[in-house]
Amino acid sequence: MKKLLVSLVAIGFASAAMAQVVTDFAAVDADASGDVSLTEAQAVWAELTEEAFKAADTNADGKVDQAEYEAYLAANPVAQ
Ligand SMILES: [Ca+2]
Ligand SMILES: [Ca+2]
Repeated sequence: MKKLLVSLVAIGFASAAMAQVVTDFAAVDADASGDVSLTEAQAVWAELTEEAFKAADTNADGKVDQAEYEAYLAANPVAQ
């Protein structure tokens, strides 16, 4: 069930990214802090849910760093 939820969330995340054509980490990290907060992510993907953000935040520190971001995109190639 959790896997299905993550997949559905990933599809939403990827299609939002395609619509915006913003997948570059530096472009999403608006304040250049080296990680993407939920606020920054939602500034790019307005419909991004907290659940989708947490799915990408694999170490659960509340931020998505570049490695987590790239891993998320790699796992969801439709976003490329
Ligand atoms: Ca940031
Ligand atoms: Ca993280």
